[in-house]
Amino acid sequence: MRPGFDLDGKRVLVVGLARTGLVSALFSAAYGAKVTATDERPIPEVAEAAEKLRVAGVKLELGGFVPQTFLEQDLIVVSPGVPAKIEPLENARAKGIPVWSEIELAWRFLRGKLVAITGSNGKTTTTSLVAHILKTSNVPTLIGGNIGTPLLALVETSVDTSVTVAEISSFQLETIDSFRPEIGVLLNLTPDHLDRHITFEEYAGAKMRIFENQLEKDIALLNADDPEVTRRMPAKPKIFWFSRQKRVATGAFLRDNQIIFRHEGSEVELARLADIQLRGQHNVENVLASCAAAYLAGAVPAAIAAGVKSFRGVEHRLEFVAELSGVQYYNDSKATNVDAAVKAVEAFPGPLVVILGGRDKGGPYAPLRELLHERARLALLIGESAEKIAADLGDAVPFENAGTLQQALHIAARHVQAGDTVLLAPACSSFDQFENYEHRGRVFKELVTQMQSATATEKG
Ligand code: UMA
Repeated sequence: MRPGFDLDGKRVLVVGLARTGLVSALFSAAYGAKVTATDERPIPEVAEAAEKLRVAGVKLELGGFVPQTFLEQDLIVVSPGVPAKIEPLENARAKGIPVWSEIELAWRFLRGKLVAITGSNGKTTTTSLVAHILKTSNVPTLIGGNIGTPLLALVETSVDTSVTVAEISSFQLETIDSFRPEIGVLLNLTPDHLDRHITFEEYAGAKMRIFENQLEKDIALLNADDPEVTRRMPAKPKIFWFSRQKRVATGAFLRDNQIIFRHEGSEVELARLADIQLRGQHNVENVLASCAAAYLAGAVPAAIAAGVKSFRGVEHRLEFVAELSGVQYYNDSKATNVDAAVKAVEAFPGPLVVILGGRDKGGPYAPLRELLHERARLALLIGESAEKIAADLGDAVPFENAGTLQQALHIAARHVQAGDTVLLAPACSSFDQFENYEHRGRVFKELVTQMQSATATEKG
């Protein structure tokens, strides 16, 4: 039984008023809390959310945080994008006021089983595939979390038999309290978000909190090929592994091009390598993790194979956009860190024109050097981080500072030859030039589509 939380009559402050904040404030108000919602953005920028909240009787403090308000609450629900250690939150904590992320509150109310998936890369693909397999297996399935829909928005539709598949970020895990998924999945650990977590240890520590409250009966599914994961094994839950490189005693691995799941000496075939429709070796890992997680959550083997076969990937993740005069365009706007960009480049033999850049997150770009040297004809740099990337790449690959996506595509068009691939794999966040990575990916696709129409008109 989950602990719940009695919101009735409680003073609740919701910090940050985008997707998470809006749902958190409306949810708390609907359960009888006296809600205040605050955001540093001014009224015009949050007008739509503000109107919905006013109607629900939520008090608004916009255009800045009022420190005193933080001290007069029974609970503070903080959005993932708000740094967890800002002074008003620290002061509230010092006074004993709980500061929770929205996933903490949601977990207390969600019914059924929770499969929570974290890691530096592959979260969105794995979350989507696990949900897809479970649906294929006729399990009542809900999907949400960092993937876009706050978990609180799923509470009303969850039932005792449902499985909620949640993508969970380090930002969300930083402020949990009792959050305890029945199945926790850690895909990998590579440097990301060091602009906020500062050190890799702190970042990895936040990720590991996914297992912090698990009991002996719960499951931790871990990547056996990632030394940063294996050296941080959680103590309490039952451990299952997935591995692309070795045969594990408990969990999922490859043998003779099949995905095998082994537990207590017995084996079952879950899918075949040939069923996988996604590019790249990193996606083999994501599929192994997905098959194991879905199986552990109740999917049947035949549905797992069918689910893997019919899954075409997610938007902004190695997404094929178009082929223009023999040149293929791929959108990997979700490659918001260096490791993700490395994996994207690895998925193509080349020759490549790679578009990189955006808001820097503190890590080095050097891991891209050798790969770009091998596979790329040209790197086109955009956004704030262009200079730092240029310095880190050195003479590994010819590059140009293009400034914007539009200009990058313009320059790419002059350099490409039939058989090339133009790949957007920024290795950076998008917030310097776009609302988010989805917006960046959509703009990229629109620009490619415009080029396609222009080419068609010229030919016509
Ligand atoms: N704000 C302040 N002060 C601050 C920081 C933010 O007032 O110091 C306000 C902003 O003005 C804004 C709000 O807080 O109004 C932003 O909240 P948010 O960034 O948490 O936005 P949401 O729309 O609620 O999105 C969040 C996740 N965003 C982040 O983690 C940055 C979304 O993940 C997630 O899909 C959504 O909740 C639903 O769960 C996005 C993301 O970029 C995709 N995640 C990172 C990643 O994947 O790398 C972790």
